[in-house]
Amino acid sequence: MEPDTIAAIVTPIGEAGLAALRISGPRALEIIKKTYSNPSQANDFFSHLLVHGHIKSGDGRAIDEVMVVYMAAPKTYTGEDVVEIFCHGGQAVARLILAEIIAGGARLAERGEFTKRAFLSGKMDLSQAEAVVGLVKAKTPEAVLLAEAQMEGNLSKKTRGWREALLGTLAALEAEIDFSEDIPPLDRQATKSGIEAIIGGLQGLLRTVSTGEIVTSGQVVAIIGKPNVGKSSLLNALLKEDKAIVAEAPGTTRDVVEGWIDIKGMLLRVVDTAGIRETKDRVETIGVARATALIETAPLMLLVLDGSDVQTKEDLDLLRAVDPNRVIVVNNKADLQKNKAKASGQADGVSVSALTGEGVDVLEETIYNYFVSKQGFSLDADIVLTNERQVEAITRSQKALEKALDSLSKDMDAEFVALDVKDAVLALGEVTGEVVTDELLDRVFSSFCVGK
Ligand SMILES: Nc1nc2c(ncn2[C@@H]2O[C@H](COP(=O)(O)OP(=O)(O)OP(=O)(O)O)[C@@H](O)[C@H]2O)c(=O)[nH]1
Ligand SMILES: [Mg+2]
Repeated sequence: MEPDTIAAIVTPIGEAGLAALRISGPRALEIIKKTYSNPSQANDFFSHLLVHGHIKSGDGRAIDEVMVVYMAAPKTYTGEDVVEIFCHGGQAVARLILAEIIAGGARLAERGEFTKRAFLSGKMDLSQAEAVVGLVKAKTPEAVLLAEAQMEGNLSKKTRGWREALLGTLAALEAEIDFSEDIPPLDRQATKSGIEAIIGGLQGLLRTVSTGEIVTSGQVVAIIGKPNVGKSSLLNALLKEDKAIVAEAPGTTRDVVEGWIDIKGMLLRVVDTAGIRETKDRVETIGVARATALIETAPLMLLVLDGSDVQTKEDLDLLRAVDPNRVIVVNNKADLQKNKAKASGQADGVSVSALTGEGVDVLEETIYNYFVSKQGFSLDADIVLTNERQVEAITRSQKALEKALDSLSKDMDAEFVALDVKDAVLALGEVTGEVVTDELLDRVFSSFCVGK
């Protein structure tokens, strides 16, 4: 049966210079010919050559002036015949063209269907397909580099190598099971060290998970403190943007205000909160409750003190309430501090002036170093895991291998060892999609968006 020819708008809907559409499938060329015209060129479509003409509606009226490229299978993204159309950007133009293409016999592509076809035609493996999403979603140059490395197959090469080594181990185990009398017994020590080496490699990969999370989804950094110490000013200084309202009156911030920053590839969601104090104001009470809740959950807090003033009971209460492992103390208003003797009893911390920007770079460095030391953030690895599904499969194969190792140490029968090694092989195969069920494919590609 001939596969459907599918089509979608592949750029976001909105006002822009250009929009693009893609058609993929055996009827792509036939469909574009129905709606495209260029009187000056009789036979426009040579593979991989950009042409210029018009898209016309069924009744012959011009919809838009476009550039079109026809790419003959198999040297295309999907491995099928592909046509891409570049029209003027805008809410309506691309939709009108899409309607003509659908009328010509294509059907609307499902989420991730172009990339799914690329996977099914062997253009890329599953981890590379997932890297496409990583690339599209990348918010920093570092996230782009990680996605590119995975698209080039860095992860695939590693997991395939381990999978093949384990298939060898499995063959040796099965030989022992089947012909135990005729062949020399399995070298258990060598088998063990082989498995140990692979576990080490898997553990190395798993150590990159928190870096991957920080690069792709980011980490929360909550700014907390009593009213008026300069929390909102600090948020603005970190964001380099006038985002939160700053005012002399204590109790200015009531809601949670947040913004993203990127420190050398470390993506951080900085959250400004209401100043923590006893209050009768109903709205402020809710704000204080939200701030207090963040004390429990935030991976990192910046506890802001007014460095130009002595510490109050509220400051001390907060210093006691926060987990010392998740806090950086910030002595703000350093510009005022200079003119005074160091306020008595001041806590150690980073001195900044949210007003002048002094010390903010040192604070950024301190935040960066915190995640390096506490969560092992590092962009040095050649592979950083950024995909939950891959992490799950790699964790599963590691656990299966630990069990196999345990059985080997206890001198259990080869059958037991083989079962666990087989599980590990299957789990590793899932990373690249060597073994996939339709259900797994649906799960992976439904997380893509339409047009990918
Ligand atoms: N001199 C000086 N003033 C500052 C500094 N940071 C903040 N301020 C001033 O302190 C006052 C309070 O600043 P905010 O940033 O609104 O303080 P906050 O902690 O968010 O206050 P609440 O939202 O009420 O809890 C404002 O008048 C700021 O201009 C600083 O580094 N130096
Ligand atoms: Mg505030």
